[in-house]
Amino acid sequence: MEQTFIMIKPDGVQRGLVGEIIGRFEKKGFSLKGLKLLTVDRAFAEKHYADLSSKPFFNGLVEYIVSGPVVAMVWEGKNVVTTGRKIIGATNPAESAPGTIRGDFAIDIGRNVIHGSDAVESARKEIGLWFPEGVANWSSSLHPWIYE
Ligand code: FUP
Repeated sequence: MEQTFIMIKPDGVQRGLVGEIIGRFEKKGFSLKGLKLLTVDRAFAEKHYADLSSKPFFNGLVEYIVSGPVVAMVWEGKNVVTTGRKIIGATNPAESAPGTIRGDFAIDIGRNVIHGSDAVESARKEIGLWFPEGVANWSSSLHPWIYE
């Protein structure tokens, strides 16, 4: 089954949106496989966002991510990478539809509350970076009610 890496950024934690966000993924039917609250250092944030290192907003992005605790998660389910991105909404909250997490809870691109892997391959890399210890191995008893 497909897995994705989801991170609630420091603004989402400070604003008390953790329960709301977890609830949206749970209610959709996805399974939580990994979960931790942690504060990362600059080197770690730079590694996570390595693909963006040449961007003008890179420094500000790293400052933002290290500014407080984040909630790192692994969610599992059919098409969870693509569907997770739909639940999250467009990168720029100004373009995120209402009903998405960013559309409902964010205004500025540099405070967009949440990260979600953009492809199966980046999900694999990000899960490896954030959960080197591995994730839980369990299967929800609700599966027959969610999958045909
Ligand atoms: P996303 O995959 O939606 O997280 O978007 P990107 O990987 O393109 O960007 C990562 C983060 O960089 C975004 F969540 C917010 C930040 N960003 C900016 O601050 N300014 C920009 O112009 C683009 C992205």
